[in-house]
Amino acid sequence: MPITPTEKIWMDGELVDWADATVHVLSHTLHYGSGVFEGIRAYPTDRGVAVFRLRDHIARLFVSAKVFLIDIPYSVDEVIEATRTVVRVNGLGEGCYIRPLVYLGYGEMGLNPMPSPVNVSIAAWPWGTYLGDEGVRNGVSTKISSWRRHDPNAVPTAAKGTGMYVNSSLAKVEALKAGYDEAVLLGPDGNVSECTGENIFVVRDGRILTPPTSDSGALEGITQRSVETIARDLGHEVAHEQLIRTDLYTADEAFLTGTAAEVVPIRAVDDRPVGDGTPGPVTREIQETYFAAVRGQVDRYKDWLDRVE
Ligand code: PPE
Repeated sequence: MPITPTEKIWMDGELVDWADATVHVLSHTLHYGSGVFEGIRAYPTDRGVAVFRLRDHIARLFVSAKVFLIDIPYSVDEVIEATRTVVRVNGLGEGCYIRPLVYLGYGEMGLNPMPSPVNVSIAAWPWGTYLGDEGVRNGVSTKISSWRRHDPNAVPTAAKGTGMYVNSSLAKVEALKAGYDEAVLLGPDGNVSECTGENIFVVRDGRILTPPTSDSGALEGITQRSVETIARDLGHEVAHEQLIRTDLYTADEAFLTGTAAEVVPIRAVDDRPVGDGTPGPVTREIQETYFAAVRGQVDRYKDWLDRVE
C-alpha cells in the first residue's frame, strides 16, 4: 500500500519533517528485528477525528516492550499524547493510520540489544482499505500458507515484535505470487492460527468461532476483541475454539479482522468458496456495525473513541 507523506513524524519527543525522519544504518533493529510496534486507526466522527481504542493499543505496545525487555523512556500517557499530537499537527481530520515504533538505535553492534538506545517514533498518514475496496465489499481469496505461524516458545507471539513479521511477509508473498489476496497460517500444532496481519473468524451453524490466540501463535487482536463484543451485543454466540483447515472449507461464512484491514469477508479458502462465495449475513452485520462504531455512530461503543481535538 503506497504511503502519502504527511508533514511531521514524532521522533523521541520532537516533531521532525517527514523527509528528515531517518535512522542510522547501524541501528540495532534494522539488523536484528529487535523492535516493537503498533498499528492504530483514527476515523472522522461528527465530533472531529477520533482514535480507535488508543489506550488499548499503547498499552499493548508497552506489553510488547516488556516481553522484549525494552524500557520505553516515556509513560503510557506521554505516548498517548504524542499520538494525538501527530494526528492533530498533520491535519488528519479525515482519519489516518498511525504507526508507533519502538526501535533500538545506533549504539553497539552484536546480538546483545541491551547497550543500544531505545528510540520511539510515531508516524501517521491517510491509508485506504488495506486489502482493497473490492475485498471489503466482496471478500478476499485466501490460501493456506506453507509457512507455519511461530511457536510461542520460539518467539513471543504475545508481543508485536518487528522481526517476527518476516514470517508474515513470507506468507504474504507466497499467497500473492500464487494469485490469492491473503494467506492463512496454521500454528505450530497444525491448527488454524491467523492471517498475515489479521485474526480470523468463521461462522458455523450460527456460532462465531475464532482460534484461541495464546496457543495458536496468533496476536490477540484489538479488532478481534471489538468484533467479539459487537457480535455478542448483536445476539450471537462467540467462542474461542481450535479450528482445523477443513473447518475453513466447510464454514458458512468467514472473515478476518485487523486495524489496517478492518473487517473483511473471506470469499474462498484454497479455491473452495466459503458458503456460496459471497459475504454472508452475519459477516455483513458485524462489518457494518464495526464501520459505524469506529466512526462514532453507535452510542454503546463511543468510549472506544479518543477525540483528538
Ligand atoms: N495478527 C497479526 C499478525 C497482526 O499483525 C495484526 C495487526 C492482527 C492480528 C490484528 O490485530 P489488531 O490490529 O489489534 O486488531 N496488524 C497490524 C499491522 C498490519 C501491517 O500489515 O502492517 C495492523 O493491522 O495495524
